[in-house]
Amino acid sequence: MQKSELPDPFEEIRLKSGVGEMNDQDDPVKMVLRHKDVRKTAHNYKTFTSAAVPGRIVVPSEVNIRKTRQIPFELDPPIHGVYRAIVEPWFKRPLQADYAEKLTAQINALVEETLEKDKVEVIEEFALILQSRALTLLLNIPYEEASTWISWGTHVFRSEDTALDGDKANILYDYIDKQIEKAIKNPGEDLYSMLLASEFDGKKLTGEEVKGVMVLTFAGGRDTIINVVTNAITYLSEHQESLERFRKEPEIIGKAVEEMIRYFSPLTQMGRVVTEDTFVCEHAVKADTRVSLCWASANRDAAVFENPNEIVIDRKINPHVGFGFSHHNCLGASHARQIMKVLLSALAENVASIEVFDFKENIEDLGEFKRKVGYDYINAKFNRLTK
Ligand code: EMZ
Repeated sequence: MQKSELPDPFEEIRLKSGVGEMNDQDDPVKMVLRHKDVRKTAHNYKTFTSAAVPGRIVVPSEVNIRKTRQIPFELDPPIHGVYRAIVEPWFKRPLQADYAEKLTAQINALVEETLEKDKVEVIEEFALILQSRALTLLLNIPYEEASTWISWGTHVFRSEDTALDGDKANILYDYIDKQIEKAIKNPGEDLYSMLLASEFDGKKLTGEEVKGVMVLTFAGGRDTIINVVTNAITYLSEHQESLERFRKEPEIIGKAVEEMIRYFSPLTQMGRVVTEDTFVCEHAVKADTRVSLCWASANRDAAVFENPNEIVIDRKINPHVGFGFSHHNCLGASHARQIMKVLLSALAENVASIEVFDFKENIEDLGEFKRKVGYDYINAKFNRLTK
């Protein structure tokens, strides 16, 4: 098996019954595994709500470490749509030329720094730095702020030995509270200030609502970006020919990004809470229990994708659900796509090859399934392309 391979642990059960099961802190989850069912369930917000107790739709559940409702993520239509409309234009800024230019400068500089090193630990010294620096653009705040976030380490809710670390989560919440206070006193051109100036139902957003958007922005785009970046690096270490292709055919980079999101599925699943006794894929589920939409499984469904377990770098038809599906599709998707496009171009233009020395896989424990989602560490070297 290649280092960069992410096996699909769901195939057998997806074919057999379409529904998997996992326990999660005594609040079990029925995992919906087929592409068709995942999409159908995602649409049906009346029976499968996102507006449950804050943290409960996340797997693993965050109910014990979070009281703030993430917005618009933990809401249902029609209210969801009103909040989404407030934040959507801001989260489309990554499509603007000057944003892409700044991002390109950041990523080129990081690749250059990395080329100078004999060894780079790809998670802490590359992906985390890339994600944190890029986040300053998304928030439109000074670049220097990235160093604070880098000092928190890779996970905002997870520490070395605890999957859900309340103390660590509090660092983030306290930080966001302080930033909101600052923006109230001193409004600027940043995301906090934009949110504080926005109105819902003719009233300014409350501090708690602003916090809800900010916690989502920090938490939702951290592990996910880090996972996709590190998986991409490992993949390229074994597929030098893809770097070569990006150089010769830069027009395929957009497709390559979608394919990596499909194959790596950086967020394995997202939950919903059932509002009435019903069925998923012919399995009875009870009101007030949890189901999850397993994006990672749907993205390997052979009923939809030819050669689902292969990275087809220029895959033509790719209706993946790596960014979720329906009204809750990922708010940060434009930012994430732009990061990945810029990264693949920067690597193609400057890097001849990547050597991976050693690594440790990060395996998610999902009851009957164990899924590789990324790495705990990867020691590597980037070799310069001589032009
Ligand atoms: C939540 C979630 C959002 C959650 C799109 O996903 O991402 C997770 O990584 C966070 O822990 O709080 O933001």
